[in-house]
Amino acid sequence: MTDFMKEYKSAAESFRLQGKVTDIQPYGEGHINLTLLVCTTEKRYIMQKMNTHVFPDPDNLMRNICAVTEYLRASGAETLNVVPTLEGKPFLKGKECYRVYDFIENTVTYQKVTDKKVFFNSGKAFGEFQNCLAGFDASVLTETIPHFHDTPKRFADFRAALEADAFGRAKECRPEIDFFLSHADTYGKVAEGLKDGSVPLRVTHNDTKLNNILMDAETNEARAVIDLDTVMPGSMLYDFGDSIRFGASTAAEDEQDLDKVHFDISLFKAYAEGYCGAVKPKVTPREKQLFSYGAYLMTAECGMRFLADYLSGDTYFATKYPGHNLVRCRTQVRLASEMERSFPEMDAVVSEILG
Ligand code: ADP
Ligand code: GN1
Ligand code: MG
Repeated sequence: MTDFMKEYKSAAESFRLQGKVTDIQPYGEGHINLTLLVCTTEKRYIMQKMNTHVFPDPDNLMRNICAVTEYLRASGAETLNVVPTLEGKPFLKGKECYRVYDFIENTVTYQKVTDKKVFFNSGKAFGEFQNCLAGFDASVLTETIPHFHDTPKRFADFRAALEADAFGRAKECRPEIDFFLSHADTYGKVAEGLKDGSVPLRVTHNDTKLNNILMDAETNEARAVIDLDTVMPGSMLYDFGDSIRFGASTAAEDEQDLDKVHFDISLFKAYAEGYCGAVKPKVTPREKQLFSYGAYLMTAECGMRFLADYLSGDTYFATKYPGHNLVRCRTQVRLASEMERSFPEMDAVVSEILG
C-alpha cells in the first residue's frame, strides 16, 4: 500500500462508516477537491480531501454545507448526506482535512452533453434548486470564496498575473491575452445590476457545471445537485451562465482540437427551457435582458481564470498535463466569441420562454 493509500485508509476509518473499508480509488473529474470512492463491506462512500488552498475556512464551509443540505432535505429534495467523524464532527480536521458523503447510488455524471433531454433536465433541476433556496436564510451563510463571480475583480487578478508573468508563459498565449484585454469594457453588467438592485442578490450555487449534478442512471432525470462548496449569495445569471458555458458546447471543456468546439444554440435552448422555465415567476426585467450576456460573462470569466492560473504556474485548478489550463482557456475564448455573435438568437430564445 502506498503512503497515500495508508493516509486515505486511516482518514476513512476516522468516520462513522458502516462495514470495514475494502477499497479506495480516485473518483470523478472535479478540478478542486481530491475525490475518492471508498468501498466497505456494506456500502460505498465519497471521501474528499478538501482543498484548503481554495477554501481556507473549512469549519465555516462545512457549516454552510450542513445547513444547506438539511434545508434541502427538509424541503423534500435528494441531497448530499454528510457522514460524521467518530467524534461526531462534520469533517476530519488535521494537517489535511477530509469529509465523507454517502455515495448516491444509481446515478451518473456527464462530462459533456450527449443528449439534449439530459441538459434540459439539469436546467430544470438547477432552476428548482434556485427556487428552493429562495426560502433559505442567506445570513447564516459564510461567503466561502469572496468575490467568486465578481468578473471585474477576476479581470484585475488576470491582469496582475499577466503583469507578473512569473513563468515567462505570456508569449505562448498572445491571442488569448488579447481577447480578454480587448473585451475589458464588457465585464461589468451583472456587478452593476447587483449594485443598483436591478439584479437581485439570491442564494445561488455558483458552480453549476453538468458534472455537479447527479442524474438517475436509468431515467436520466436529475437526482441531486452536488458540489455545494460555493453555495452563497450571488446572481441567478451566474448559475444559468456557468451551465451554458460548460454544457452548450459541442466539445469537452478541455478539447484540444478547437475545430470541434462550438457554441450550440440548440443546447442553449434546451437548458434555457429547463432553467428559465423553472424560475420564470421571479425573473426581473433586467435579469431577463442579461441571461444571454450571463452565459458570455461566465465563459469569459472562466477563460481568464484558467489563463491566470496558467500564467501563475497552475496552482489552482487540478491539471493532468502541462498546458492543460491553456487548452481549457482556449475553448472558453472560442465559446465566448461565438456567443457574442449569437446574442440576437440567444435573446430570442429567452424571450420566447419568458414572454
Ligand atoms: P470538485 O469540487 O473537485 O468538483 P465534486 O464534489 O464535484 O468535487 O465531486 C467530484 C465528482 O465526484 C462529481 O462530479 C461526481 O461525479 C462525484 N461525486 C461527488 N459526490 C458524490 C456523491 N455523493 N455520490 C456520487 N458521486 C459523487
Ligand atoms: C471548478 O469544482 P469544480 O471542478 O466543479 C471551479 C469552477 C470552475 C470550474 C471549471 C471552487 O469547478 O469555478 O467554473 O472548475 N470551482 C471553484 O471547470 O473554483
Ligand atoms: Mg465539482
